[in-house]
Amino acid sequence: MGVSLPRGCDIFCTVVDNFGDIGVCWRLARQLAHEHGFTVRLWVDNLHSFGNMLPELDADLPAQMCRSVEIRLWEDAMPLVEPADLVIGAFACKLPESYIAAMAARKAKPVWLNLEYLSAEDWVETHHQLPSPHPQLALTKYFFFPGFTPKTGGLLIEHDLLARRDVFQQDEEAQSSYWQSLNVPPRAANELRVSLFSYENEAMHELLRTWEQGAQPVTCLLPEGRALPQVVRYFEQQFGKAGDVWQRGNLRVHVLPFVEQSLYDELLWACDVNFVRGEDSCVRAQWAGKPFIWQIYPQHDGVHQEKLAALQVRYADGLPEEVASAVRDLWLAWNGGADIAGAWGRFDDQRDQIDKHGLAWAEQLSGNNLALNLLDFSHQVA
Ligand code: TRH
Repeated sequence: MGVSLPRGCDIFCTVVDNFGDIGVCWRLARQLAHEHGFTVRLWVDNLHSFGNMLPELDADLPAQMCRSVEIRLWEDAMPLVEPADLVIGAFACKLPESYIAAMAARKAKPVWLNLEYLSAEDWVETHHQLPSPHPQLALTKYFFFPGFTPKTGGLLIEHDLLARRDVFQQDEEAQSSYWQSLNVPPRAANELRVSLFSYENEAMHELLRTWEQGAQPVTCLLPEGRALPQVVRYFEQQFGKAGDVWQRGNLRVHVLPFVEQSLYDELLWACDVNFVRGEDSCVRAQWAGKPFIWQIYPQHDGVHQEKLAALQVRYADGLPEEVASAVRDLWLAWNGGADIAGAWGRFDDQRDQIDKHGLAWAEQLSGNNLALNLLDFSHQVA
């Protein structure tokens, strides 16, 4: 007997910090709506950081349609609505009791998933898809873990992403117009282009000095945000804003506006090396196929170091030792370790190999599509 496809989806997102939570939810919402024909309602408890990646969003409107997704402000007093067939709570956010009661009251119970944070650690495989029955109601929530192996939920990837990346990376004219649109001059011979999306970082000053004093010209593209004040201080400025350009020695920094989410990929595709952070930009850098350096979101208990090591080990698996250790050393130095100058030099020496590896790594991961896995699993448990 065929199971009918669920066609409505409610995604709930609480914005903890930064852009990652809403970044992931917005990406998933669009993919379910655009690629799988779902009617998606995205419930968000704070529309302000969302507005940075979706310029047409009106943060004062409690309900609006944007790009075929209904965006709803999730307030304490949530209106009574009919729950969707597929309900996704992102990152362990707590659904309203009234909504849970309405789910339980439905004749055909919704599929209820908790979308978890991304980790490359081994334990993810054994926790992925675990059920959590509701203590009182006839409802079961399932944990859905993104990840890097076939036994996990995979990664968010749009169906045509790698094809679009390849077209862009092979099209010099498209890249030139991209740089022009940002008011960044065309590439000079022998120049290295680096995007730098990071939190505050103790190694920032030394990294900038390494580039300034290095033999190769470095153009650093810096999206506005948390790293900007440190770079402003490095260049002995009073403040910085999108459009500012500072140059010293062999380093030139262009401050970029925070662009809408779908345009951030082009920056990653166009640069030679990408510094990324958190969760979603780290995944996008992997799809870009270019060498990348990950600054993990720091947690007070230090558990993030294990998470960092887990991805580094998986990513570098199979690489010759000198290449793997170049990646490891730079990731560690950028996450609280020492000697970023030396680590950068060793990484740069291995860049050709890391570059080739990046494309193969993206290819290898791309078959494990989170949205497809999530829908398959929803059918199984419906
Ligand atoms: O903003 P983040 O630091 O988010 C973090 C992490 O997700 C972390 O895991 C989570 O626990 C914490 O928030 C609360 O980094 P992340 O995940 O890379 O999210 C950034 C988003 O911003 C991503 O979707 C890409 C997007 N982006 C743009 O849309 N435009 C831009 O110009 C840039 C630089 C990023």
